[in-house]
Amino acid sequence: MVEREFIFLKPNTIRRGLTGEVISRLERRGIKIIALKMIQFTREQAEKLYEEHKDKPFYNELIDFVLSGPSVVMVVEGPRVIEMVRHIIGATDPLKASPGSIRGEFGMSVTKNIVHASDSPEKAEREMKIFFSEEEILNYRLDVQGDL
Ligand code: RTP
Ligand code: MG
Repeated sequence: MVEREFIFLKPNTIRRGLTGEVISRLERRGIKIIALKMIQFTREQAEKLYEEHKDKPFYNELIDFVLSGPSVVMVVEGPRVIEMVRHIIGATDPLKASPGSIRGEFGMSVTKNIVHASDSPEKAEREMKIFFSEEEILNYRLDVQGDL
């Protein structure tokens, strides 16, 4: 079952120069990127993305943080890709994330936990639509003859 997932690299990841490192970890695992761009979130986009958290105590801090600089937004595709990406990323709290995971290796706090990845196919579709038009999400093959 091929799934699509929305991922974004949070502003501290871009500022710390970890953009390539994080994308590289996903690529090395064989994850197929079908959309990718760097953007400054608008407040409307940030609030829409995190609407499920709007009554939580950490909400304002989270919104301010994601607006603090550019983010890199992506869509990836593959069989069980949601489970796979969330495994590579690690637990929400970097203190609980396994040391080999992205958050376990680079994260310092729950808010600044490096990267977001949607946790269900329904949420993935909802979230990618906030940032991408259908034309920006590409359809291509990884196994093209003669690449080497
Ligand atoms: P994400 O959506 O970012 O992949 O993370 P998640 O599912 O593991 O975490 P979620 O519960 O959806 O929370 C979304 C983001 O809110 C921030 N958060 N802060 N201070 C806190 O207690 C707290 N709890 C969550 C995190 O930045 C998390 O990524
Ligand atoms: Mg979540």
